Amino acid sequence: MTDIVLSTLNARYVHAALGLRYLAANLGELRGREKILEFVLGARPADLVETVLAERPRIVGFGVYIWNVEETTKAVALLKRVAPEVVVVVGGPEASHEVEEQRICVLADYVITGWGDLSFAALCRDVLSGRPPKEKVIAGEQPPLEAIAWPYALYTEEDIARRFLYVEASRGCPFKCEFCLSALDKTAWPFDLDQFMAELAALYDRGARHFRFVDRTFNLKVSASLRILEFFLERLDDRLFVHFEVIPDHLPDRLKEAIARFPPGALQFEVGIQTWNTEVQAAISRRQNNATAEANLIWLCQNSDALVHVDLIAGLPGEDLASFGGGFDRLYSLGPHEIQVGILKRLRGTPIARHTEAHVMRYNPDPPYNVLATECIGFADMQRIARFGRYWEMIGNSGRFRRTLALLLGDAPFARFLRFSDWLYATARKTHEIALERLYGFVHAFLTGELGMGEETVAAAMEEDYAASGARGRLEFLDRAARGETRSRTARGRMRQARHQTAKA
Ligand code: B12
Ligand code: SF4
Repeated sequence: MTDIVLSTLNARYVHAALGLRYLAANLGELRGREKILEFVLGARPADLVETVLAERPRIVGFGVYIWNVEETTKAVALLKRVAPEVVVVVGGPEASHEVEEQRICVLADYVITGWGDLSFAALCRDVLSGRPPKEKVIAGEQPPLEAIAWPYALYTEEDIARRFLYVEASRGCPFKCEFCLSALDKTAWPFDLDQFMAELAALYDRGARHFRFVDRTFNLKVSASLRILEFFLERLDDRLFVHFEVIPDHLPDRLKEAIARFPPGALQFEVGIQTWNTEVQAAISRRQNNATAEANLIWLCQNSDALVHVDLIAGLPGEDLASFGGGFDRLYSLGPHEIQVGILKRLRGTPIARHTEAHVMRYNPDPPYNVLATECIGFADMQRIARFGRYWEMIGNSGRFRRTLALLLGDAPFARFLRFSDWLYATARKTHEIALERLYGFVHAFLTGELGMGEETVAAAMEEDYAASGARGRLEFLDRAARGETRSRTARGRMRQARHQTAKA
């Protein structure tokens, strides 16, 4: 009998929802009367509701996040129309703040804000025993972590074989970066490390090899970080992959020594730099020692085989295009494997809202609430940076343009890539779904046409990159060169051809 359905829309299939597994694991005597039904963004709300109602549940709980709030709202609206007797409970970070302003919260029967581990179970007990609470909005209880049952046994064999397994050794963050929801946490709370290690071991023994730690700052308590790294070092194999979010200015030697022992492909670090601008850091209450962060990033890139992914945020209060560009160049020079150029979002509940008036921050009213313009960066420039970020994913982060990138960026990475990005958008008029071969064609056309680089230098770099990328298609500009046509073409002609290719897409 399924009395309770726990559901959410994940960003992609590979992301398993850890939050729902906590809620299920903590149902106490109701365990076994629940079912987790996960969907992927893009699912049709009516199909989702049909699948959920097929279980004939009395309670449906939805995990609501910034990426799924629009679709989940539609699903809840449909569900309440066709089955008004079913009690709908919403929770998760998106439903936890500015509750009164959200349609999904109006439509739902109950909203649990904050931690749901124990509060969802308590609400289910009350509802199923015929004593539903009167108040609609319930502040989730934040129990001591020892009181929370572990969720990891709820990862299925399919999850273990095919999905990222999210795990957490601690909750909360002691820092206060104003753009981040974790700024609302008072501190970080560690789970019992011995028990956590036992849970990890059980997952590993079941075949799990892809672990993603959701800890806001993995390297906060070095002794715990070390123990976790040692755990994985003792169990290294070809399939192991572990992802951690780290703060950049805290990498003591003991930690470095352990990190350096991991082979290529096993470790990934997500490092938040966000901005190097110290005035902006101060404005958003971000504490970061830039010099130490810089030295640590260089160390990671040069002395470890970890994949280093670094986040930057454009559109922070007080940061203009020149400052952001300078920050990008500074970061690029340190050699990280990936740079994520994100646009500031005004997440519900985050303190960044206090800058809205003073810095003339104009946010998208709809998710993901990205900033559209600030006093320092106008709308058109913000759009340019957003495209820059998207194209950078395809070219800078993909690893498919290693040699070509050096030609493209020269000695002014941000300025040159922004110019390329503007040109590419003007030529292709799209930022998504550009086939790899066509992208190579565009880059070739830009380098030879716009920058006037020599055909042979460009073709040699691109041919090598294309072969290394593992793709097995055909590059039109190489075919043309083989036919001896290329040199007779003018740059203008090549650009026309690139445009023509796009038009055919
Ligand atoms: C994994 C993750 C992702 C995954 C997606 C995961 C998925 N399932 O699809 C990826 C990497 C794709 C992702 C992307 C983004 N993410 Co993200 N992500 C996370 C992360 C690191 C872990 C989530 C998690 O499992 N936490 C652990 C569990 C236990 O916590 P929880 O999910 O919050 O669940 C608890 C409560 O919320 C509640 N709860 C949850 N579900 C339910 C359901 C009911 C019924 C109830 C009552 C309660 C309840 O109870 C749970 C237990 O206490 C969090 C940060 C964090 N550490 O939590 C950010 C976080 C969720 N992400 C965030 C953001 C902003 C983003 C991005 C917009 C970032 C960006 N690129 O700019 C993108 C958007 C993606 C998109 N496509 O648009 C914000 C969410 C803000 C919001 N309002 O939703 C967070 C909180 C980070 C932060 N500190 O600001 N993310
Ligand atoms: S950005 Fe990172 S360090 Fe800052 S509050 Fe959020 S989780 Fe903590």
